[in-house]
Order: sequence, then structure tokens, then C-alpha cells
Amino acid sequence: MSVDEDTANHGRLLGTVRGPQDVKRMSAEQLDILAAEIRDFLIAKVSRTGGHVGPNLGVVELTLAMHRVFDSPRDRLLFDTGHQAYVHKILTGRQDGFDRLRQRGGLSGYPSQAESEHDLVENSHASTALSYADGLAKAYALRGEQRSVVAVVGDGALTGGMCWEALNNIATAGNSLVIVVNDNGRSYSPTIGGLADHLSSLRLNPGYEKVLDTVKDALGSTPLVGRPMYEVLHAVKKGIKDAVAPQAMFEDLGIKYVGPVDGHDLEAVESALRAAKNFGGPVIVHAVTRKGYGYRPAEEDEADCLHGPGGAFDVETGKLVAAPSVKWTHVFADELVAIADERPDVVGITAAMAEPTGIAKLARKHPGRVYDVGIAEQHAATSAAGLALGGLHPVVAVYATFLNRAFDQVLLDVAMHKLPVTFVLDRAGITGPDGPSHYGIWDMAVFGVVPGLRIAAPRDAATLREELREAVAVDDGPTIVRFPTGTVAADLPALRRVGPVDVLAESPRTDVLLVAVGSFGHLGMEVAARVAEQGYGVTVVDPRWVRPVPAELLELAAGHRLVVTVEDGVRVGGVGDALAQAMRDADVRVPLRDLGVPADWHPHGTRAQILADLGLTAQDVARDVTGWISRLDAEPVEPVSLPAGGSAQN
Ligand SMILES: Cc1ncc(C[n+]2csc(CCOP(=O)(O)OP(=O)(O)O)c2C)c(N)n1
Repeated sequence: MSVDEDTANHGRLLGTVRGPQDVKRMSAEQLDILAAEIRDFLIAKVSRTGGHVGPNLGVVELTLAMHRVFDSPRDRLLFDTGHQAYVHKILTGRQDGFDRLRQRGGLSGYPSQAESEHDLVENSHASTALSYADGLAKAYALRGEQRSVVAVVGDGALTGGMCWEALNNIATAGNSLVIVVNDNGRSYSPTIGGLADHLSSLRLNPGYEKVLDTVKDALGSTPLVGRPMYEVLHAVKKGIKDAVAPQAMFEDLGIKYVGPVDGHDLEAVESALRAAKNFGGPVIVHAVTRKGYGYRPAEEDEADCLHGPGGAFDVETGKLVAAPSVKWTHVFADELVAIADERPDVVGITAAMAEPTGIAKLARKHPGRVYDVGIAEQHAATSAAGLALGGLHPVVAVYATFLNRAFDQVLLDVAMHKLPVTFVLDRAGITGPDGPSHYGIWDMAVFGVVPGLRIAAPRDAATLREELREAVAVDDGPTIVRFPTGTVAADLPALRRVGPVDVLAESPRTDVLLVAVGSFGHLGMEVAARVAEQGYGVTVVDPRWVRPVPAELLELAAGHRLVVTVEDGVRVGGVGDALAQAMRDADVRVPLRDLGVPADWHPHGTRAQILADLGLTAQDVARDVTGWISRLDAEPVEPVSLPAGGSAQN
């Protein structure tokens, strides 16, 4: 039976759900059917658009229970990371949006205030929900408002330090607050670390099944809710505490613990949530779930339980429909292994993203030389500093958007100590369907201010290999190598090299110096060809190393009438800004125009769509360049450097 037929046959109940009140009315039998329909719906829809299918299949019952026990939006339901909020979206009137999930103008893949009053925070970076919840609970307590605050957090997100800072404060504050730990044992791959070991020992304990039965029996025979119910649960837990000890960890923090409950047993989850709701203090409900539950290709996907296929996938197999292509990530992964084969001091670090960043390849080749630190980018940076102090050269592979978290660690712990750590930033620039918080557009600006940090932006596979090697050869300070998402650009050989700068195109006329940063090399070539048709000569260069600004770039700038920079990052503090400043300092009086990404929140869509919206296509840039240079012709002025902070747009 196809999923479409399945949906047609069984989607009737789901079709009646327009808001949380509709699931509150349903009988146990109806809810069972509804859960199955939601799974069919998720698989049918997400298989066409791509998205976080595995995590959402795992929280169907959890989310149903939350909406039955609590009263959203008056009660506040928070989903840590937010990638598992699809079921919540389905139950809060957004079913129709799933045809255009993560597509331009369509439903966001994360909670979105613009979409619904049921979405309070716009997250996607992990481990923040407990801090939001702490603040909300304090605010409601102070204002005397009776509202429940519920935060769902995965065992993966729980490896993030913010969660532990939050738990510490939640315990001290003592406000009423429910923390649902969605424990599926996995981040992308199995969750690592001491906490994960605790949780998995609980899951693997032979007494576990018995525990679930005992909890269920207790709930079934206890008609009361509220504190008495909690006491029952508590007593049950205390009774089994000697057999399964890890929950003591939470109680030692001063937070009451309920569980473990079978996260796919709706009745059990509901009972636990009702008890927690009425307890009157902070409570952790420990729900054990299975990522990808109910969909075999996800359950059996060893790599990541179909965590988040990037595009459409085949429903029968779970395999991506698009033909495989060579991604930037693959080029990095292969070259890193080659470097590590030659250099035993090179080690890798990942923050729970071994497969997505490609560093898993190094782990397979050289087990013991890659450290997965959990969702802990700050720790990754300072731990890398420690590894460097210990005589190694760590390569920290993260998505560009996530390194923002570790600014202080990169600045002081790594750079101030002049430590040789290479940060490899995948998914830099405009990424696309994951939307504003996943755009890797801040790195060159944010880390550009770090003294002694060098930043490389390769334009193709050959320069990625080369610049990675140059980066790990630096032994007196940190380096960043940043590249975009998707299929790697075709190799674009240089005509010649001046210092670190590659000259990609030249003309007898030296009207415009076009500085094409990173993957914009190809765009630069097309712009040069278009502008040449208007009779102007364009020199296209790729600086390769954008920070510090190469002195050779200043010399090249001085030999042209106009400098134009184009970069896949925010304009404020970006490569163009830095070059303008360096030109002012060197008294190079050539006008400069900087094209890039405005420092703003850009919506989700494909990378190509968003770049087109921002005027970052060859056609747009060529039109801009032609306009600027022809204006210089029309109004010949003594070229002057632009004033400080001279761009009107940010
Ligand atoms: C700060 C940060 N680093 C990395 C990620 C990438 N990421 C998204 S989901 C995820 C795993 C989350 O695991 P868990 O919280 O257990 O949720 P599950 O998907 O297993 O339901 C990771 C590492 C992120 N969102 N935020």
C-alpha cells in the first residue's frame, strides 16, 4: 500500500484536528488511530520536501499528550532545538502548510512566531529551551499568573552546557515547571558522554521493562492526580531506585523526577504529565522514545534514524531521490584524512555532527583521533585549545552558524594563546531551507575581529584542499576555513597568484577590481564577461585568505578605478568592510562598493532563491558594477576613499 492510499484511507480523523481542543476530546481508541495517521502524514509530506522526519516520528505520542494535558497557548510549550515541532504544528492548525514545508513562503522547519500563537520562541540552535523556561516560570511567578511552562528537551540537546546552567537555576528557583526529557539515545548518531551513558544504562537495564510495567500499573490503579499521584510515582521510583540508579542524578540537582515512562504509551505519558503539572515545583518527566518510531527505514537507519533528509526521499527505502553529487563536505573529509595520514598530530573534534561535517571519515580511518564532545561548541573550542597546548593540531568541524556560540572561547582561549587550532566551517553563507537561524553569514564578520586569526574562503575543491593544508600548517595561531553548503563548484584555475591572492581574470583595461570571495569565484567570472560587453575591463581576484586583508589586495586595488567586493556573509564587518578600512589606512583612494548579505533575518527558501532576493546573482552584480563604473565615467571625480562606515545599507 502506498503512503498516499494510506493517508486517504486513514486520514479522516487527522482532518478533523484544527486545534489542540480537538485532540482533548478524543477517546483512547481514536488517539491510537490519530497517532498512526500523523505518522502517515509526516512520512508522506516530508518525503516530498525533506526535513526532520526521524525526530518527529519519535514524539507523536509525547506531543499529543502535551496538548491534551496542557492548554496551549496559555500554557507555554517549548521544544528545544525546535526540529521536532512538526507534530505540534500539525496539532495547532498548520496541516495545510506541510505541502510547502521549508520552501520559500511555506511552513518553517522550526517554531515560528509568525506562523502561530502556539510558537513562542524561534529556536533551532540546541539547548536553549530550559533557559527560556526558567525565565518564563520566574516571570509568571512574579506576575502572579497561573500558567504552566513545559519544555521538551532531547538527550542530545541535554549534552549542551546551557541545559545544565538552566537546570541549576531551575532547581534553585523552585518554580513550577515541567521538563520532558525525550530520551531516544541519539543526537544525529548515538548521544555520547557521561549523561548519555547514565541514560542508556537506565534504558538497557534488565529491570527497565519491569519499571515501565510498574509505573503503568501504579498509574492505572490511582484515580487521583496532583501531588498524591506524584507521590505514588515518586514512591514507585524510590522503590526501584536501587535497581536503576541514574535518576538519582536529577534528584541530586534538586529537581523531582518522574519516570522512566514509555514515550510511545500515550496514557502513561499523559498520566506522568498530569502529575508533573500539579506538583507545584520543577519536575523532570523522563520519556523513553525511539527515533523514527513506526517507520522502518528510519528506525533501521544506523547513521541517524533519518534525522533530517535534506530533500525528497523514497518512502519505501528512505533514500534520497536526488542523484548523489560531490559536496564541499566530501572534499574536506577526504583531504582531512589524507592530511591526518601524514601528520599524526592532527586530530578532529565535532560537536555531535560527525557525519554531517564529514569528520566521521577521519574517525573511521583513525579511531581514537576524533572527539565527539556532544552539542557543546564552546567546550569544543576550549578543549581544542587544550589539545593544542598538549602538542596536537585540532581541526574543529562545525557548521558556521554554530561557531557563533563559541566566540569568547575562540577569542581568548584559543587566539589570545596563539594556539594552532583550525576551525572548519561547513554550511557557511546562505544555506537555504533551514532559515534565518541556520544561515552561516556571521562568521567572517564576527571572527574577523579576532586578533591573529586567519580566515580562508576556498572557491572550489582544489582551493579547499589547498587552503585546508595551508591552515593546518599554521602553527602560531588559529585558522578558519569556511565553505558553503551543497555541491562543490567546478574547479576554477587561476591565471596567476600574487601573494595569497589568485587572479582569475584580467583585461587590458583595469577599470574594475572585482574581489570575489569564496564560492563567488564563478559568479565573478560571469560578471566580468557581462561587464566586458559594456566596454569595461574587469580584473577578477579571489583573495583566498580574507583575514588579515592581504597587502597584495591593496596594491591591486590601487591599480584600478573602482573596487567591488562580493561575499556570502554579512556586509557589516565583512570582507568588503575590512578591505575598505585597510584601503583608508593605506591611503588608497579608490572608491569601493561592497556587496553581500544585509545584517537581517532572511527567510527560508533555496540558496539560489535567497541569493537572488539579495541581488547576489551574476546578472544583478554585473548591472550594479556597470552602473557604478559608468557613473564614474559620467562624473569624473578625483577618486576618494569612502568615509568610515560609509555604506547606507547594512
Ligand atoms: C548549538 C547546536 N549545535 C548543533 C546542532 C545540530 N543539531 C540539530 S538536532 C541535533 C541532535 C539533537 O538531538 P536530540 O536533542 O536528542 O533530539 P532528537 O533529534 O534525537 O530528537 C543536533 C546536533 C544544533 N541544532 N544546535
